[in-house]
Amino acid sequence: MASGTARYLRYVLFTIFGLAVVYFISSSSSSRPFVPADILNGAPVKAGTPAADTTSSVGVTPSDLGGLPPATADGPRMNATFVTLARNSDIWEIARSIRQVEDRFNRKYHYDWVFLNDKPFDATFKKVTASLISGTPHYGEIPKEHWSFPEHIDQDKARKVREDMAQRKIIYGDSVSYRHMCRFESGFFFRQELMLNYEWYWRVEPSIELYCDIDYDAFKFMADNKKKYSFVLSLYEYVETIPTLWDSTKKFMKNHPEHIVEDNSMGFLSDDGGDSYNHCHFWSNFEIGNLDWLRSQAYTDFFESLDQDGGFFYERWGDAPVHSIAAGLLLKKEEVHFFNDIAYYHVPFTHCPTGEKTRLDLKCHCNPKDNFDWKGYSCTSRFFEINGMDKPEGYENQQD
Ligand SMILES: Nc1nc2c(ncn2[C@@H]2O[C@H](COP(=O)(O)OP(=O)(O)O)[C@@H](O)[C@H]2O)c(=O)[nH]1
Ligand SMILES: *[C@@H]1O[C@H](CO)[C@@H](O)[C@H](O)[C@H]1NC(C)=O
Ligand SMILES: [Mg+2]
Repeated sequence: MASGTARYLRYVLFTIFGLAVVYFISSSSSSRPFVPADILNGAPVKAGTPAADTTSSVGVTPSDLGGLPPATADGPRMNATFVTLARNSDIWEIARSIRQVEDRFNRKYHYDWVFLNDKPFDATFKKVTASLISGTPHYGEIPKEHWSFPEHIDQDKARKVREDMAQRKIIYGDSVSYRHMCRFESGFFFRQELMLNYEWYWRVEPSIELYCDIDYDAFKFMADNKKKYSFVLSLYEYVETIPTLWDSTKKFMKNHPEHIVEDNSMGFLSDDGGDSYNHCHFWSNFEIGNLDWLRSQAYTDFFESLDQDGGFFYERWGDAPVHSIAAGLLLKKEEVHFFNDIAYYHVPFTHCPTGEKTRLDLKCHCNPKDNFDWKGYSCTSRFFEINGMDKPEGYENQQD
């Protein structure tokens, strides 16, 4: 009798265990994103249709998701993607960034990731990145006209500028590719074929660090709070790289008063009501922003006007001051957001959240002493002041 009960119990437990195993396997395989085996094995990805000549995708496209199913139990998936401009040689540096973005945020949300390059991505780049990303990766090659000198640029004049900047040891001053990169990030990344599929982007560069958990959907936060652009670090631009950027901006303001928003952030950019630029800018290697804004008539007119003036090549205008001036003048000030709770590093600056409770709640591993926000070379105090925001508790202890 006793041994009969034990056998019966063993049978029941065995069945429950078996069912649990089957359930576990089926549920974990359906939540894993689809990645074709040939990508993981390193076979080159071929473009599917003639229209997609310069781009290739792995797995499903956003539209295949059939009207954006929930990313989490508590909200709809946003029409959003990560975006990274990179060279094949950046693979291990970008792998490090992706790992951190996944661990701290995206493993819960599975957003797509668009990679852009002026050359074709190689098999190693694709298989390593695809293996790390929990959403769907896409790989695009940038059309020549978005990564070259426009017709109106005087090549001799541009070359002399580079030689002069090399002598003056201005960072990236002699680089042609860096200038193409800055112009591309200023005027073209959001117009790439793959990016047209999305409304929101989150820019990620190689070798960044994320030091805290991000426990909510930052894209949804942007939409729900009517934000269009965001930052974690701000600072003063190196004047030598943008001597006439503000003159060009003033010319644009004069030609297009209709694009200058009434309640803008001019106070962040200028200390004299717009006469001169104080060189404050949001650091654009981190950005979460709205692509439809960058594709708007206002932003397009701004970029076209700057591009005509030639400063991407006759000086060395960075995409950070360009995006920042646009956000400062074309958006209402409440449309720009500072993410105190996204802890971030890009050489050589750290944003570590002010406030011990925040750091502990979010499992942060950054040293609060490294926080750049309240130091003399940061413009973040100014952002708080023009928006009438109270600085987070504890900022006074981080000013030097
Ligand atoms: N495809 C491609 N990407 C580039 C090139 N130069 C820079 N990048 C990317 O552009 C971004 C900014 O470049 P980075 O070297 O990090 O500049 P820094 O952060 O200003 O020092 C990074 O995502 C780089 O991977 C280039 O020539 N080709
Ligand atoms: C996502 O946004 C893009 C750009 O605004 C739009 O064209 C596309 O229809 C949107 N997709 C979905 C599924 O809402
Ligand atoms: Mg960088």
